[in-house]
Amino acid sequence: MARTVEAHEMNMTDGVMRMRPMPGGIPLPPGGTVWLRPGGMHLMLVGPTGAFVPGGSVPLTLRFERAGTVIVELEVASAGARAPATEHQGH
Ligand SMILES: [Cu+2]
Repeated sequence: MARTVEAHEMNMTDGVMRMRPMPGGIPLPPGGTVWLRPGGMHLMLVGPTGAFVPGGSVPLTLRFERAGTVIVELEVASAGARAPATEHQGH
């Protein structure tokens, strides 16, 4: 669905929000939680090659340094859609 996927982070620099690639990947603290979301660390699909239809899904392979690969299905939402609620965080 895309030419490549890049890990990015957002940082406030001199009062301006800037997006930077994370070429080394996203650090995962042992036993910790990392959120990927707009305005923070995120994965960016670069060079989309397919149609992204709201309600559809996009398969994505996550590659971990020590834990191998995990394939997830990303839900396609409209631009500007709110992130899914996190009320069940910690359950
Ligand atoms: Cu980005």
